[in-house]
Amino acid sequence: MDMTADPSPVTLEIVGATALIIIDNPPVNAASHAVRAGLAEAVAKAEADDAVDVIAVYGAGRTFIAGADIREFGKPSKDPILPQVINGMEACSKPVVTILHGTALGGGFEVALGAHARVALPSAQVGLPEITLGIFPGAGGTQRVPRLIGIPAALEMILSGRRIGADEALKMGLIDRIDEGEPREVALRVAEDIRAGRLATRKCSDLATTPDDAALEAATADIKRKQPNLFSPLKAVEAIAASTGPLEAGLKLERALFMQCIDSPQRAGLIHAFFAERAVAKIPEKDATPREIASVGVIGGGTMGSGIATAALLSGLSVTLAERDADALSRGRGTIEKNLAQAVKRGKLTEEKREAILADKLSTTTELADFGGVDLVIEAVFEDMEVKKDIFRQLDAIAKPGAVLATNTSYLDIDEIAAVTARPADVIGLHFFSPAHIMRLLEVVVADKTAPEVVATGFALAKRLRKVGVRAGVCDGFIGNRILSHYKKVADYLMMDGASPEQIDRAVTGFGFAMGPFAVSDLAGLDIGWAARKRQAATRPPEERYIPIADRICENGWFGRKTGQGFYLYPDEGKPTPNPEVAKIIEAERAKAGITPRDFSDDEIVSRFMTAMIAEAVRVLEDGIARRPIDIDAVYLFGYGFPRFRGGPMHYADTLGAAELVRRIETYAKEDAHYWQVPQMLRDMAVSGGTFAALNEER
Ligand code: T1G
Repeated sequence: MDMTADPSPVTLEIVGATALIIIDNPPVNAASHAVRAGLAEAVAKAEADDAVDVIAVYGAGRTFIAGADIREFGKPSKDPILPQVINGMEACSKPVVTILHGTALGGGFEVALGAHARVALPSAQVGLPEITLGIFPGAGGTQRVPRLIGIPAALEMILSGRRIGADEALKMGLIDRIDEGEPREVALRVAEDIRAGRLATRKCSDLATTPDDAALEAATADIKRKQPNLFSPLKAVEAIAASTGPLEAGLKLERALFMQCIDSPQRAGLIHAFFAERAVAKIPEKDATPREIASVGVIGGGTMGSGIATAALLSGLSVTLAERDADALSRGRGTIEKNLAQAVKRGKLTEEKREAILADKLSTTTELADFGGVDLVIEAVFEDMEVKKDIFRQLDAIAKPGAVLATNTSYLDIDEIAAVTARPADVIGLHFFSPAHIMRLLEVVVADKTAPEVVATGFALAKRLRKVGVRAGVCDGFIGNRILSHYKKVADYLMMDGASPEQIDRAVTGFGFAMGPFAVSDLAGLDIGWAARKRQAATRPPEERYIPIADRICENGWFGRKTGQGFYLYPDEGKPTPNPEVAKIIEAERAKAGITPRDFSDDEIVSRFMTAMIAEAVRVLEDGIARRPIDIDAVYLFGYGFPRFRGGPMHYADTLGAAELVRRIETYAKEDAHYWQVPQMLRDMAVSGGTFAALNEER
């Protein structure tokens, strides 16, 4: 025994005639190489032990195996691979049972499928979420699940990747029993039941899948319609289809298709997105103690304020909503009631809970003095610095010592706001994204004097609200909007120089975005951008190329969806269509500027759009507004509809490489040297061969 080796995360313990195999690989018992090797060895030993007649496998800690170790992806696989371990378990001559608790997901549930029976604790969840990682179940799931529950249910489970509670899993036939108690005691009791014939066992390999071509065809058509960009779903369907044949051949095909998915850039992008959601919580202040937040005061009952209040209420917090007068207050309360009613409709809330929230958790006032006892105040009023300063002066006098004073401003200088109070350490930016009770991104904007525990409180609040908190520094637009305001200009330049708004939107959605820049502007309201451009006019550099097309549209009172027309027409029925009036405005402005329109390919549009986004993102890194590239990825994945399978703008930038990005910017700079500038960090990376992924490791 090599005493220098790490102890195996798998223990074999013989209790009477039962072999207990315990997996202990915190935090989630991921099926690392050591777990796979240990499990295979333990099963072989138990099978060879004449004193043993039943084998029971369970996990220590908070969960059974929660999946393959996704940190191993992209590296050479090491035997035994999971399919080998599972096939060995299934072939075992003695009954093997798995006891499931926590989240038995992916390869973890596939291990359970290799057992001859599955028993779950009542709170256990099972699932095959691989599709969300750009792959699909690659350790027998596509062959064993259809044998257990049929092709239609297997397609739904594997293509949705959803988690299934124990009750539903029992009804579906994914598990054989639900039992109470600690995994160890359940394992011993279940082994006795198997021994006594009170719990039947069977191998999935002994079952046959009923063919169902109609279900397979329907799933294929559905994927082609709804997820044309994704690579792995169709491969999953192909593997599932093979489950009607011999198991060995099906497993072979599954493995081949699975490896194609593992090698696809989409797997790298989706797994990067998975880790990005978790990496952002690793902040310098992560060891500071967050302040207790039980009650929240929200100032402003407009779209943002009522959305923020809704998010807080849905997370169980008590909320006092303040507005300047009774009418505004009743409008704000009405919006909250509507938001909660939608949550009920979406199945996120019961009607009883909604009524309880409105009765017990929400209060309203027109007096800021009522905020004297709240733990956190979130100001969400009109984006005007003087208005905000006035509110923070009042809060400084009213709020209790230790209350956190947050502003939801989307671009104003938080240092300047903090400076009007005697407690700048308690002031922070909490930039929510509309609709605030649905969008998951929360930019936690740290001002110069914000105290570490106040930053930690912002992140604790993000977690409480089930949002993705990303640490940002103070500048105009913080991370997301600063980058947006830069690359939105390139869309305007493309429109001015020859591409139509609808072509640009189509190219960008073809890249994978949920919506293109002009459709987004129409949705947000063209008047918002118009006001911002007027605000910035005084400080706009003379060398900046300015496109007045959106101004002309706004001068007609066309503000997008809310007025029924903007770049598009929004009929009461049917889909939006390009606004012919806009085409005339574009033509007139091109003529005025003496521009002869030229053709742009969709690839050229995407190349300029993405290169502009990445260039400004690099400057955000250079200025320290975002700490790491992965923070920018998280902002764009969770706040701007960036295609998840591409991992975020910085992960995508690595697929292009710094040298290619520098080449593109230098080419475009020949047309506009002011807009197209190569950030020094990018130039250095092009020389050194550095990557943004490497920067994530350093910080
Ligand atoms: N591999 C490696 N690390 C993992 C991991 C995994 N599968 N799952 C979680 N972690 C890390 C995570 O990064 C974090 O690390 C810590 O564990 C706690 O996670 C062959 C190939 C299980 C529901 O997709 O859904 O099996 O940040 O913060 O909120 O077909 O983690 O502390 O350093 O999320 O309590 C399929 C992914 C894999 C499940 C727990 N399985 N994990 O949630 O904790 S592919 C999954 C989750 C596969 C087979 C294929 C969740 C969780 P750190 P956490 P949590």
